[in-house]
Amino acid sequence: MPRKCRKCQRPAVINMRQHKLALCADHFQEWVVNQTERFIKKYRMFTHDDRVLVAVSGGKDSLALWDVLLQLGYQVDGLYLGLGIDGGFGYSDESRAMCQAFAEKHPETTLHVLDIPTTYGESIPEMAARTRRGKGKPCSVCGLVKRHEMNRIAHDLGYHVLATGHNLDDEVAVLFQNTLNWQVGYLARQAPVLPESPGFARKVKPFCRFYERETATYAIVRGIDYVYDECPFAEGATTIYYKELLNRLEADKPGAKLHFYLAFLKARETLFAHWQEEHVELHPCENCGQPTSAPGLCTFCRLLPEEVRPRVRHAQPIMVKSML
Ligand code: Q46
Ligand code: ZN
Ligand code: ZN
Repeated sequence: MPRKCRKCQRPAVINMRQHKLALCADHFQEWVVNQTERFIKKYRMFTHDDRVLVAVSGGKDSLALWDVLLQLGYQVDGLYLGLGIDGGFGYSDESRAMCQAFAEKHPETTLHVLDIPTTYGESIPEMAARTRRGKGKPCSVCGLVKRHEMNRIAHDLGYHVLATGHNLDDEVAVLFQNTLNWQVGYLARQAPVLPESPGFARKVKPFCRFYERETATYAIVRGIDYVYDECPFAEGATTIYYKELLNRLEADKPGAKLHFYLAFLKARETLFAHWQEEHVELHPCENCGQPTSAPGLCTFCRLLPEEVRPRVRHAQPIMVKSML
């Protein structure tokens, strides 16, 4: 028997066993928007006075997040970083096209695009191969570049808050990994909000309590076009293995992931109430000015060939504004 929406009795598009809640397309959209607003307020992520920059990858989570924040009337724009990853199907080109298509449908928002190969002369896989960082996988170089550039651009363009589309499945997989290894420093910092500090924007994850199937259903019912394929380098990542394990647990015990995450956030308040970050002296990078603990240059600037380094100071993203 297909389920019916709890609110209007029309056919449901989703049944959320952990909430014992089935909803039709209209009521589900409304529920996602209201819940997001609730999480933003509960975790004090930002207010209507803050300028928010959403890091968009062209995938369902980040585009759905951008869409929800626009519906809620926040001052929000998107940032897309072109990584130059092809994977045999033009992954980066397709991702960028999805972000641009979204921006073109929403005249009230702006998409900022920075293409890494055009700006710094090399794609992420090329940088990784040249520097031999990350044992054949470009992910560690990619993470470093994304963190640096997102923070730099947010700062240069006057955004106070950087939002990412991490969902519950992402958060729980990382939490599981950090717990298995008892990485206490990472656990202390794993939260829906990472407060700003001098030189670093506040980082928020408004979708951290939504299951992946919920964000996917939201994107589909809202008619958002997104890239279905993951980055080709994501394959074989440890977090994907943990996601599979956790899916088995969830199938046997609906709500187990959400419980694990929420119980952690609660325990975290006591466990880390007196947590002191190891004090590291930060100083401005000699090239780009961002705070760094490394002597002289930050890790990002050190990654770049010497002749390319001055570009960091002037690299501005291009703006894609709707022509509607
Ligand atoms: S880190 Fe690695 Fe991701 Fe970069 S290279 Fe692809 S899988 S995109 S989140
Ligand atoms: Zn309904
Ligand atoms: Zn630097």
